[in-house]
Amino acid sequence: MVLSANDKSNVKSIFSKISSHAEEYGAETLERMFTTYPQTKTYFPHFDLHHGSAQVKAHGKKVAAALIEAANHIDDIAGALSKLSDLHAQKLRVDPVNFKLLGQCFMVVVAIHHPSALTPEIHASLDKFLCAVGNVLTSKYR
Ligand code: HNI
Repeated sequence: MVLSANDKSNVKSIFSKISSHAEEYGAETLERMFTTYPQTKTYFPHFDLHHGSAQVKAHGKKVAAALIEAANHIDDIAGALSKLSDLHAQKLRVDPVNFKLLGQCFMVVVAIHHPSALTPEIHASLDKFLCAVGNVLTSKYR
Protein backbone atom coordinates (compact mmCIF):
# COMPACT_ATOMS: atom_id res chain seq x y z
CA MET A 1 0.00 0.00 0.00
CA VAL A 2 1.78 3.10 -1.23
CA LEU A 3 0.78 6.39 0.33
CA SER A 4 1.25 9.43 -1.90
CA ALA A 5 2.57 12.72 -0.56
CA ASN A 6 -1.04 13.91 -0.56
CA ASP A 7 -2.20 10.87 1.44
CA LYS A 8 0.52 11.51 4.00
CA SER A 9 -0.49 15.11 4.43
CA ASN A 10 -4.18 14.10 4.71
CA VAL A 11 -3.35 11.53 7.39
CA LYS A 12 -1.29 14.03 9.35
CA SER A 13 -4.07 16.59 9.19
CA ILE A 14 -6.75 14.21 10.49
CA PHE A 15 -4.42 12.91 13.21
CA SER A 16 -3.82 16.46 14.41
CA LYS A 17 -7.51 16.39 15.36
CA ILE A 18 -7.43 12.87 16.80
CA SER A 19 -4.30 12.98 18.95
CA SER A 20 -5.81 14.78 21.92
CA HIS A 21 -8.60 12.15 22.19
CA ALA A 22 -6.42 9.04 22.01
CA GLU A 23 -7.85 7.15 24.97
CA GLU A 24 -11.48 7.95 24.16
CA TYR A 25 -11.27 7.09 20.46
CA GLY A 26 -9.19 3.98 21.08
CA ALA A 27 -11.67 2.62 23.63
CA GLU A 28 -14.63 3.43 21.37
CA THR A 29 -12.92 1.65 18.49
CA LEU A 30 -12.42 -1.47 20.59
CA GLU A 31 -15.94 -1.42 21.99
CA ARG A 32 -17.34 -1.18 18.46
CA MET A 33 -15.08 -3.97 17.26
CA PHE A 34 -16.06 -6.32 20.11
CA THR A 35 -19.78 -5.59 19.64
CA THR A 36 -19.91 -5.63 15.85
CA TYR A 37 -17.45 -8.49 15.31
CA PRO A 38 -17.75 -10.65 18.45
CA GLN A 39 -15.19 -13.13 17.12
CA THR A 40 -12.51 -10.52 17.90
CA LYS A 41 -13.25 -11.02 21.60
CA THR A 42 -11.55 -14.42 21.48
CA TYR A 43 -8.15 -12.70 21.67
CA PHE A 44 -9.10 -11.00 24.94
CA PRO A 45 -10.34 -13.79 27.25
CA HIS A 46 -8.43 -12.14 30.08
CA PHE A 47 -10.15 -8.76 29.68
CA ASP A 48 -13.30 -7.32 31.20
CA LEU A 49 -15.08 -6.26 28.00
CA HIS A 50 -18.08 -4.51 29.51
CA HIS A 51 -18.92 -0.91 28.61
CA GLY A 52 -16.67 1.41 30.60
CA SER A 53 -14.08 -1.29 31.35
CA ALA A 54 -10.81 0.16 32.65
CA GLN A 55 -8.93 -2.55 30.73
CA VAL A 56 -10.57 -1.60 27.44
CA LYS A 57 -9.84 2.07 28.09
CA ALA A 58 -6.19 1.35 28.87
CA HIS A 59 -5.83 -0.89 25.85
CA GLY A 60 -7.62 1.60 23.61
CA LYS A 61 -5.13 4.23 24.69
CA LYS A 62 -2.22 1.95 23.70
CA VAL A 63 -3.71 1.12 20.31
CA ALA A 64 -4.45 4.79 19.56
CA ALA A 65 -0.95 5.77 20.70
CA ALA A 66 0.51 3.23 18.26
CA LEU A 67 -1.56 4.71 15.43
CA ILE A 68 -0.37 8.19 16.36
CA GLU A 69 3.23 6.91 16.40
CA ALA A 70 2.71 5.44 12.92
CA ALA A 71 1.23 8.73 11.64
CA ASN A 72 4.18 10.62 13.14
CA HIS A 73 6.58 8.28 11.30
CA ILE A 74 4.55 7.86 8.17
CA ASP A 75 7.65 7.42 5.98
CA ASP A 76 8.79 4.46 8.07
CA ILE A 77 5.73 2.79 9.58
CA ALA A 78 7.52 -0.58 9.59
CA GLY A 79 10.36 0.85 11.66
CA ALA A 80 8.07 2.73 14.03
CA LEU A 81 5.92 -0.37 14.70
CA SER A 82 8.68 -2.96 14.51
CA LYS A 83 8.27 -4.22 18.09
CA LEU A 84 4.49 -4.34 17.79
CA SER A 85 4.87 -6.23 14.57
CA ASP A 86 6.98 -8.86 16.37
CA LEU A 87 4.42 -9.06 19.16
CA HIS A 88 1.38 -9.51 16.91
CA ALA A 89 3.10 -12.02 14.63
CA GLN A 90 5.10 -14.09 17.08
CA LYS A 91 3.20 -13.97 20.34
CA LEU A 92 -0.40 -12.86 19.75
CA ARG A 93 -0.83 -14.45 16.30
CA VAL A 94 -3.95 -12.43 15.57
CA ASP A 95 -5.57 -13.58 12.33
CA PRO A 96 -4.86 -10.82 9.76
CA VAL A 97 -8.55 -10.43 8.84
CA ASN A 98 -9.08 -8.78 12.23
CA PHE A 99 -6.92 -5.79 11.37
CA LYS A 100 -9.41 -4.76 8.70
CA LEU A 101 -12.19 -4.97 11.28
CA LEU A 102 -10.34 -2.77 13.74
CA GLY A 103 -9.48 -0.28 10.99
CA GLN A 104 -13.12 -0.15 9.93
CA CYS A 105 -14.24 0.58 13.49
CA PHE A 106 -11.60 3.28 13.90
CA MET A 107 -12.83 4.92 10.69
CA VAL A 108 -16.39 4.96 12.06
CA VAL A 109 -15.20 6.56 15.31
CA VAL A 110 -13.35 9.28 13.39
CA ALA A 111 -16.40 9.82 11.19
CA ILE A 112 -18.67 10.24 14.21
CA HIS A 113 -16.43 12.74 15.97
CA HIS A 114 -15.18 14.64 12.93
CA PRO A 115 -17.91 14.37 10.28
CA SER A 116 -16.90 17.43 8.30
CA ALA A 117 -13.17 16.68 8.45
CA LEU A 118 -13.63 13.22 6.98
CA THR A 119 -14.06 14.27 3.36
CA PRO A 120 -13.99 11.49 0.76
CA GLU A 121 -10.34 12.32 0.05
CA ILE A 122 -9.33 12.18 3.72
CA HIS A 123 -11.37 8.99 4.12
CA ALA A 124 -9.48 7.38 1.23
CA SER A 125 -6.09 8.42 2.64
CA LEU A 126 -6.95 7.27 6.16
CA ASP A 127 -8.14 3.94 4.77
CA LYS A 128 -4.83 3.47 2.95
CA PHE A 129 -2.93 4.37 6.11
CA LEU A 130 -4.87 1.89 8.29
CA CYS A 131 -4.32 -0.75 5.66
CA ALA A 132 -0.57 0.00 5.68
CA VAL A 133 -0.49 -0.31 9.49
CA GLY A 134 -2.32 -3.65 9.32
CA ASN A 135 0.11 -4.87 6.67
CA VAL A 136 3.06 -3.95 8.88
CA LEU A 137 1.60 -5.67 11.94
CA THR A 138 0.98 -8.86 9.95
CA SER A 139 4.20 -8.79 7.94
CA LYS A 140 6.23 -11.13 10.16
CA TYR A 141 3.94 -14.16 10.31
CA ARG A 142 5.75 -17.42 9.59
NI1 HNI B 1 -3.13 -5.22 19.15
C1 HNI B 1 -1.61 -5.63 22.21
C2 HNI B 1 -1.65 -2.11 18.85
C3 HNI B 1 -4.71 -4.72 16.16
C4 HNI B 1 -5.06 -8.01 19.71
N1 HNI B 1 -1.87 -4.09 20.31
C5 HNI B 1 -1.37 -4.45 21.55
C6 HNI B 1 -0.59 -3.35 22.08
C7 HNI B 1 -0.62 -2.35 21.14
C8 HNI B 1 -1.42 -2.84 20.02
C9 HNI B 1 0.07 -0.99 21.22
C10 HNI B 1 0.12 -3.30 23.42
C11 HNI B 1 1.52 -3.84 23.26
C12 HNI B 1 2.30 -3.85 24.54
O1 HNI B 1 1.68 -3.86 25.62
O2 HNI B 1 3.53 -3.84 24.47
N2 HNI B 1 -3.16 -3.72 17.77
C13 HNI B 1 -2.45 -2.55 17.82
C14 HNI B 1 -2.70 -1.79 16.60
C15 HNI B 1 -3.56 -2.53 15.84
C16 HNI B 1 -3.85 -3.74 16.58
C17 HNI B 1 -2.08 -0.44 16.29
C18 HNI B 1 -4.16 -2.25 14.50
C19 HNI B 1 -4.28 -1.07 13.98
N3 HNI B 1 -4.58 -6.20 18.11
C20 HNI B 1 -5.12 -5.82 16.92
C21 HNI B 1 -6.20 -6.72 16.54
C22 HNI B 1 -6.31 -7.64 17.54
C23 HNI B 1 -5.28 -7.31 18.53
C24 HNI B 1 -7.00 -6.59 15.26
C25 HNI B 1 -7.28 -8.77 17.68
C26 HNI B 1 -8.54 -8.71 17.29
N4 HNI B 1 -3.28 -6.58 20.67
C27 HNI B 1 -4.15 -7.66 20.69
C28 HNI B 1 -3.98 -8.38 21.94
C29 HNI B 1 -3.00 -7.69 22.68
C30 HNI B 1 -2.57 -6.57 21.85
C31 HNI B 1 -4.72 -9.65 22.37
C32 HNI B 1 -2.46 -8.03 24.07
C33 HNI B 1 -3.39 -7.39 25.08
C34 HNI B 1 -2.97 -7.60 26.52
O3 HNI B 1 -2.66 -6.59 27.19
O4 HNI B 1 -2.95 -8.74 26.98
